[in-house]
Amino acid sequence: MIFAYLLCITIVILLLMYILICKYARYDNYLKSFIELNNNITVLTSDTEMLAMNKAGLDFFHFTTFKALHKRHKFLSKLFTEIDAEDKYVEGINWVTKIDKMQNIKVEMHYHHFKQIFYMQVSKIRAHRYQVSFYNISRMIAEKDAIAQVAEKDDLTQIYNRSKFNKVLSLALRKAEIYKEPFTIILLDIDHFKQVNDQYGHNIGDQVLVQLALLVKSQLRSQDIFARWGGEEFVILSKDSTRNDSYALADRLRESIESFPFDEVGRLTCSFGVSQYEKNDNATVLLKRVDDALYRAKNNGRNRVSM
Ligand code: GH3
Ligand code: MG
Ligand code: MG
Repeated sequence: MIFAYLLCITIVILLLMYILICKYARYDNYLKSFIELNNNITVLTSDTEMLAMNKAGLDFFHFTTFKALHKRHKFLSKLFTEIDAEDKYVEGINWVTKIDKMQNIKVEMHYHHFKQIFYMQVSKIRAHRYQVSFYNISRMIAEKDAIAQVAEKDDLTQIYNRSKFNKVLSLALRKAEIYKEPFTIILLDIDHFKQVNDQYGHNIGDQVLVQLALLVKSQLRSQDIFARWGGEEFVILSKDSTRNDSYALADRLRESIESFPFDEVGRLTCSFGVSQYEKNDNATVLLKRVDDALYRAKNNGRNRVSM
């Protein structure tokens, strides 16, 4: 009697479990069809493994079926890498359980050489079921970068403009103060440039500025920041260099300009001011010192470097 009773209870429990499993399986199927409605790459995942990926995702990763993708990649966290993150939240295979900390995380996904940037959004659907969507922001970022690049260039010479230089300078000042990283500033001004304009016209004058910018730039290191300070004045911020290094650099530039045959105009010279960052300098003080040095170079006869 007791045995029959226990058997009944076991059968009922098994039946209930079966119903529950069927229900969850049906619910999973429902969720799988639900993610297909999304045009963005969307994944259904448990705490650990991926359960489904929509067509947009399969297309991106070049798989025709989810089964084929799942065979190669079980865990979604292996398919992307976080960018710009201060703390790496997205680590380990059960990263989705930390979703409250991770809205709109910027991630990078690539398959073969096709790399794109996405905002990742995770929503918990029920216990152990999460929908993860990826919004492609690569184009937006590329456009933003292109606009930023245009905004920091000088229209004529295509080197950095004064506004970009000022930003670099304030960063260099902060680094010099905190990390004791030395840097120097070189200011150069074309000698008697007014005469070039008067004699050959403003367009030729512009052409000289472009050629001069190219000539100087070709002799700088990649870490040197070269900008048009305004008019026919240019400025160089030379990182990790002492004032003797920069004096030598300025003198090399001076010699190369002096011997360069500028189109139409022929020979030209420039005067240079050089100054190194000193403790407690701010931008105004440092620039004043380098401007004074340039002024001395002009007063002492031009075509020279003053420190
Ligand atoms: P010095 O520096 O040796 O004292 O003489 P300078 O003749 O170069 O003196 P100044 O700095 O007074 O004159 C600079 C001239 O540069 C004045 C202006 O006509 C010219 N200039 C400034 N910006 C541009 C530009 O964008 N294009 C052209 N073509 N000329 C410019
Ligand atoms: Mg000038
Ligand atoms: Mg000048």
